[in-house]
Amino acid sequence: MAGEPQADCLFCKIVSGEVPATVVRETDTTVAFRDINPQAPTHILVIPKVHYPDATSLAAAEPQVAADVLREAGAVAVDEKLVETGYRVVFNTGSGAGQTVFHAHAHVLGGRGLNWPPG
Ligand code: DGP
Repeated sequence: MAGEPQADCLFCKIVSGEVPATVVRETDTTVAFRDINPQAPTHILVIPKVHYPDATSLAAAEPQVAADVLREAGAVAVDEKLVETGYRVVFNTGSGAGQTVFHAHAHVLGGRGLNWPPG
């Protein structure tokens, strides 16, 4: 069923606690944890507890949870003191755009200058 945990999904295993992660925030619908391969001094992933392969399919099926992910990305930025200097919220979507884990997630990146356009 849509949104149900997938046995072969790494981020579903982080939601269930089967795979450990450095969790920085958790709500009824989301978990935020430090990226294992940080691309900036602050690099945190915000994921929905429900399983959808990417952010846009999450938003189409469960828009309130997609809004929760975005709100939590903003809360992470406040917690990590990124608001004044600026930060980036990224949803890689599709392997051609660099997505490697097919469970929706927002990258929250900050703590250094961020170039535009991204690579
Ligand atoms: P993406 O390439 O957009 O699908 O981002 C996936 C991110 O997930 C990538 O930046 C690395 C991170 N990642 C992969 N495996 C793990 C893990 O086991 N633990 C944590 N904390 N992050 C992971």
